[in-house]
Amino acid sequence: MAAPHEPSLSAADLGTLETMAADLAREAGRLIVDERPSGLGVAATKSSRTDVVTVMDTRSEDLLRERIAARRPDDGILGEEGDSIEGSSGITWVLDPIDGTVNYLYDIPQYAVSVAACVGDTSTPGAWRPVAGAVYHPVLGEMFHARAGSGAFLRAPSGVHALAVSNVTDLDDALLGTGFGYDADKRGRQGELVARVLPRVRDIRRAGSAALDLCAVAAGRLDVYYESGLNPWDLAAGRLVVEEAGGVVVGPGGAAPTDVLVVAGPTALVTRVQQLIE
Ligand code: LIP
Repeated sequence: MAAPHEPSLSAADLGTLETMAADLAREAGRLIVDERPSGLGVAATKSSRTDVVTVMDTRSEDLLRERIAARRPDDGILGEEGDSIEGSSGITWVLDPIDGTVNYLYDIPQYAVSVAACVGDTSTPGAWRPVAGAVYHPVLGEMFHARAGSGAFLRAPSGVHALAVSNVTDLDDALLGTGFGYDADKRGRQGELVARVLPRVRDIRRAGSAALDLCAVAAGRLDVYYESGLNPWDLAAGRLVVEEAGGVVVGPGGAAPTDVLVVAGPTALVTRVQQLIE
């Protein structure tokens, strides 16, 4: 995919993209809750037998793609479950129709729809960035959203809350989130790393959705988070929510986050976690 031109986006343009991301995430979120079939099963597997797809992952992504094609036909799309579409507008929508699919399959209420409008080349690690996005937790009715330069917010049944990352600086006090991949050998290596990290932090949480883990960092529900093996759709919107909540989201050597590594949180803690795991 040729590097799309970078569009000049006004504050109003960014606001429109943010509102659209939230609208789409909410509509798909309602669909996956209201129409979850009883006895939901595995429709297909991808990179391994545990990397599953359900019929609702596909239905959610189809809905998102339909809405984007109708409202912004010149935009590109990079979605977890379908083919990439190259656009001419310079905006690419990065979609995770159900982040936390294994939780969704087991009916564990910790999954989300993640929708982000991005600029740059989303097919090249480190060559793109989100400018507006939303992560919707449909069971809790929590909408995490942000646009570049305007802060991050949680719209919840309890009201609207401005988000700010934790001010914890000491690793010993840090509640850390992480996750594991779908490849058994990789999980073995990730397990060895967790064994090294665990004695150095307050405790570890494995909640099963990178998008919600990143939003938990933005809300101070986690102090710091790291994971390797993530795809652009797992982190696109959540990354912006953390950055707009005053945190940083980095990859190997402190460069842009990629599938090799993502570390997110307040700068001081991120640096200490990087030193520990790299
Ligand atoms: C999941 C991520 C999670 C990771 C899982 C999986 P999915 O995404 O959100 O952080 O640990 O292995 O990649 O597959 O549910 O979209």
